[in-house]
Amino acid sequence: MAQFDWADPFNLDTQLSDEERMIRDAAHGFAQGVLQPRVIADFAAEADAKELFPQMGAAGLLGVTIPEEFGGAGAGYVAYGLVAREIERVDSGYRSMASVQSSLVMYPIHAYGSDEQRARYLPGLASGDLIGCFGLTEPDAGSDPAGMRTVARKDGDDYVLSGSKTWISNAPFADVFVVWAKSEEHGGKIRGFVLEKGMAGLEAPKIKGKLSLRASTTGMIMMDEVRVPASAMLPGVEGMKGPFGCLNRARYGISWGALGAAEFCYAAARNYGLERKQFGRPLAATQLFQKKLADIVTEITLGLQASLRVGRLMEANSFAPEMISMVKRNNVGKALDIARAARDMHGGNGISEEYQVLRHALNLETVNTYEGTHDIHALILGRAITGLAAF
Ligand code: TGC
Ligand code: FAD
Repeated sequence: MAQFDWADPFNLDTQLSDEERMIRDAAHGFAQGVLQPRVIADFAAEADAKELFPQMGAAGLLGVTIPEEFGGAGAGYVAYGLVAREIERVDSGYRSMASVQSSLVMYPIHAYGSDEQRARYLPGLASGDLIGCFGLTEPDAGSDPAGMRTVARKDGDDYVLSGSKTWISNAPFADVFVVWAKSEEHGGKIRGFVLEKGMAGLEAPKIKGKLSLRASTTGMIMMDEVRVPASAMLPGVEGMKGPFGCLNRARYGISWGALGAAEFCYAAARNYGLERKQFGRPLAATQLFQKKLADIVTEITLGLQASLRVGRLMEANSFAPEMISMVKRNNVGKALDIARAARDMHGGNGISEEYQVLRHALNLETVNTYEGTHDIHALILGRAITGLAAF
């Protein structure tokens, strides 16, 4: 009979390959050695932590699923999920920086880009010398991105882009902008374009004053007649399936990442309950405290198994997007509940930055909203269950 491991009840570890464990351990070492010592200060200062990109690149954490010939790690989706989990164990904002770079910038350039675009951008994005962002959301088009107003007009051999994107992770310091626009030449169908910092008419102001995800920099993308050569368009995809194909990868990574944040909160609450005494005994010796820990670890354990299953199906290329909606929605929603419970279990100390559980809860409010809100993923599942779209 096996011994119950409070930190890994279903022995996830034994379901991973040697390579996956190695990548996981490297990500853990980086996250704990480089990210953990600075996160409280970065969050407090709403820091622009762009120097982390080359450090993440050197640690092999950018473009985990991108082939090695382009600078990626050439590993599978489970390895990618494990990296997201280790980074988000420290902070959802740092995971955001990495997952935008990998899933929303490197993936579309690799999957839909020309040979020239792949060669021009992927190695620099993998090393972190280039920073990328992904512009889909607009002030009037969030959950319904097909309602976007950004347009690309053909003018001679060029395209001219006009419009604005908002809530864009990494935008204020990005070098490479993957932007989605309605192309007049293609009958208003959505096309992807790769813009570069410094182009005339392109601005990316920072959004300040966030109370969530403060260690990640967020901004707008303002495009005022930005002229790009035809070679800036991603040739390999047309329509909303372009951005959604990227979102599948990022949402899947988030399903692992959010559980990393939840695991931090679980371990913190357990430790706190073992040390903190009230009424002459440790809090962890009370029935209510134990029930909360039992509920928390059950949700984490089931969620990890679900993400592992979806990752294996993605590696076999036999996944449906609704599977990803299920794990993104469930795991983030559970992680948010867990972080709030852990905050409560720390009593007054739970609101202090030192104990970190409230920072995770605040971050997870964003994670529950971006990449498709909790309710939008319910509606995606509802449509698949009934055949009726209720958006
Ligand atoms: P719909 O009619 O359902 O589909 C239009 C076309 O797209 C295809 N498609 C997909 N393809 C691949 N994967 C998916 N998941 C897909 N979902 C849809 C579909 O087959 C169709 O293709 P075709 O060839 O027939 O044209 O589209 P809709 O406009 O009705 O969509 C509705 C809905 C709710 C599903 C969609 O709009 C949605 O998912 N909304 C949520 C928006 C969202 O997730 N935004 C994310 C912005 S990026 C972000 O938040 C980054 S944060 C990153 C960080 O910091 O970590
Ligand atoms: P809305 O769509 O206005 O939704 C508001 C509320 O209404 C939600 O509760 C929603 O569930 C609900 N709702 C909407 N439609 C329906 C419906 N039909 N039925 C029932 N309820 C509905 N976007 C990018 O493109 N790139 C990025 O890098 C990026 N990074 C982000 C970083 C941060 C910190 C944040 C906060 C957001 C980021 N986003 C990014 C944007 C994010 O994807 C959107 O905020 C998200 O898709 C929701 O859109 P919205 O904010 O416009 O909310």
